[in-house]
Amino acid sequence: MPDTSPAVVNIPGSFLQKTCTVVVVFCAIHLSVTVLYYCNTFEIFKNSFFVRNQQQQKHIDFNTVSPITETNAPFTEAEETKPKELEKCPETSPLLVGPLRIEFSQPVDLEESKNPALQEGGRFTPQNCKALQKVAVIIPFRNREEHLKYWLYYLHPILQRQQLDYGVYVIHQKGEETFNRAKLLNVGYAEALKEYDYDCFVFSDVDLIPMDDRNIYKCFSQPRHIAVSMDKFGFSLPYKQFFGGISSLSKEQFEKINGFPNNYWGWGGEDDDIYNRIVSKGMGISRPDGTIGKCRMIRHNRDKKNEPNPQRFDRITHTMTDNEWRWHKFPVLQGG
Ligand SMILES: [Mn+2]
Repeated sequence: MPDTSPAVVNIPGSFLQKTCTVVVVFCAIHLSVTVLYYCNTFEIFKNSFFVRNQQQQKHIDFNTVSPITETNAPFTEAEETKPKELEKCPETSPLLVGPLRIEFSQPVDLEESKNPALQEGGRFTPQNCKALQKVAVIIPFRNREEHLKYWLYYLHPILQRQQLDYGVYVIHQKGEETFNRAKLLNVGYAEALKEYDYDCFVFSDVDLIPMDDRNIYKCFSQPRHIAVSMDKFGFSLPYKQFFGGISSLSKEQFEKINGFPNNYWGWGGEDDDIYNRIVSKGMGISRPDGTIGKCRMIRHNRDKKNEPNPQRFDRITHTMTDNEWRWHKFPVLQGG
């Protein structure tokens, strides 16, 4: 009779037991490897947490003096071997954004747009790097409060993105006499130097705002003309020798030309005189390109007591023979 019962492999008990043991042992090995691996991962995590914490500790130590305890003592010790000097800021600031929207249709509220990085007296110093230049920005001023608000509103963030160690000096001409822009700039130069060891001076009209933050308010190897394409002149230079609006001179360049003329009362001519001084001392003019150099001027009526100076054309021709300029080393605060 054929066997119709299902085929049952008759395995001897001892073989089944052996197989089970092997499986259990294999599982045990697997489990222990998993546990080991897990522990190891945890160790790595603990390590990385430690490193992070250490960095944090360093950061805290750098800014605040915390008491040395057993836990942070080794880090403090390591900190002491590192130089405390900040690294120099990069040649090109990574914070620049390029073209800017500049508008004067809405009044600006300086209370609302507070600038927390700004220090007392219009001063700013980058926190994460050592600025390449110490710049005094000098603004000749009278009766232009509304313009000054726009200037401060737009310029502070720009100058901070440019990573400059800067201070802003608004030089106000008291009284109702005819305005004297260049003399105010000379005063600004002298006053700024009393406050800080500036090595660069930017001279800016209060109503001019750059339209691109790549137009850096710093000094170059040659005196710099910054306001090169103003909307007022259809975004182009009105003439090749134009040096008006915004310019910068290093301390050496300013001293080389013996400062600016003190005898230009009323509107016009003083910028051409400055240009002549620069050229006569063998220097040239440095400029940004026309796109980066775009600027907006706030539209305004001509100021009272700043009428075009009728003597300006005659004055300019005398730049070279101006005794005051030739013989006094620093006529900055005298004459005119
Ligand atoms: Mn103007």
